[in-house]
Amino acid sequence: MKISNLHAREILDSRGNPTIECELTLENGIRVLGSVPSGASTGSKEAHELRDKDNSRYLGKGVTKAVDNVNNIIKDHFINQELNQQLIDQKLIELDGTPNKYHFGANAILSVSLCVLKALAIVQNKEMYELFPGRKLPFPMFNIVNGGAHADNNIDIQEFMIVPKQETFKERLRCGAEVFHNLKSILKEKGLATGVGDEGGFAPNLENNYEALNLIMQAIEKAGYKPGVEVGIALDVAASSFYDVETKLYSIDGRQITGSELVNYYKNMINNYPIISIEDAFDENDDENMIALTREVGNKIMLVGDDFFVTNAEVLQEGINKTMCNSIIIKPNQVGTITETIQTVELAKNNNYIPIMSHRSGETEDTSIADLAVGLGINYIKTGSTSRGERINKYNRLLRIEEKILKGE
Ligand code: 2PG
Ligand code: MG
Repeated sequence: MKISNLHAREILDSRGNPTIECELTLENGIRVLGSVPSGASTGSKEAHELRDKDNSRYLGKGVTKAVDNVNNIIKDHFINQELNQQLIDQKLIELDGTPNKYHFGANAILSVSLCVLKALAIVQNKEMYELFPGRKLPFPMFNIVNGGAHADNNIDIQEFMIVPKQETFKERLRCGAEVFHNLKSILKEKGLATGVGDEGGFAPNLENNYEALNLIMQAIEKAGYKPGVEVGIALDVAASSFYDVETKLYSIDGRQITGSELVNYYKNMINNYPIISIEDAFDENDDENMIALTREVGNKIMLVGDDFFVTNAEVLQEGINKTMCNSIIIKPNQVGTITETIQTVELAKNNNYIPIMSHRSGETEDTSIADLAVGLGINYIKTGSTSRGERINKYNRLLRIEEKILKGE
């Protein structure tokens, strides 16, 4: 089956900022859409997100240059091209010709790469996840308290997540929603704000990070679940956001502390709360302390690299060589093509690093990451809280996939 047209356009993401959507038409007239999310706390080594920087539109955040790159350049190279993920991704990388997809923009490139994946599923009359061998549903990490760059409150840690451990995805989703609602009623009782942040978690002002953990523990219990046994806690610290490169100090809970003091801060938290995972525990260039934490607690919990590894196989390989972290966040738009995303997942698995599929804080209605998590056999997915449509659509997609798999369809 051949591609007969590619057409990109500027749409809005969940924060009301422009992002790119591509529409691919096949020779039989079938069309698919692929849209690209966008981060707020981005790693410096991420593939380049091309924005117009024209302050007269969308506060400089327009993506018309990326759109034009698809419509005026990329398109011409792919009309009448046979659908083939690896070949098309390879050609996109070559045509771009820069190491970090600076020329076309990783957003332009991924919009095309994602359309190819969707078209392949349709042509083979398969669900997208069925293009790959995995059939297990991931454990969701529900981000129920938002701080850092994702909310206008005073919490330093960016994401406080709960990880239900029930047998089926359906039960895990129910548990997540019940804890979310109980947390809301606890916040209300205490006169704390119940508005939500970018990823659908609550974003109240709190005393410190411990207060967030205590409220979450109460919510888990109030919902009738046993913390640690039935529900674990995961954190995305996104520590680059409160690190001072000059002084080499971290500002956390109103104090300025060194990297080794932060190691102890985490050890204390892990000893007192059922924490199963910590992401970006240090600034993305603070290898020394990340390696130290891995040495100390890497056999107990997941230590996840997001800004550290940016879904890039080469960067991950360097981390593996240094025995830094033991898990990796997988975000297709950090690297720019589906093929490279899959390569990074494979590299992680071959080295016993646990991959975690992830949304971005600026999302679209696209649910491909749900299918990719199942198909690529990824055991965890974080795609926000149990509120906001652009988060829920991924969880609802997983419900449908589970039903299909359980029915043996
Ligand atoms: C993260 C992500 C997603 P952003 O840091 O893991 O939760 O945030 O998309 O803003 O980088
Ligand atoms: Mg992160």
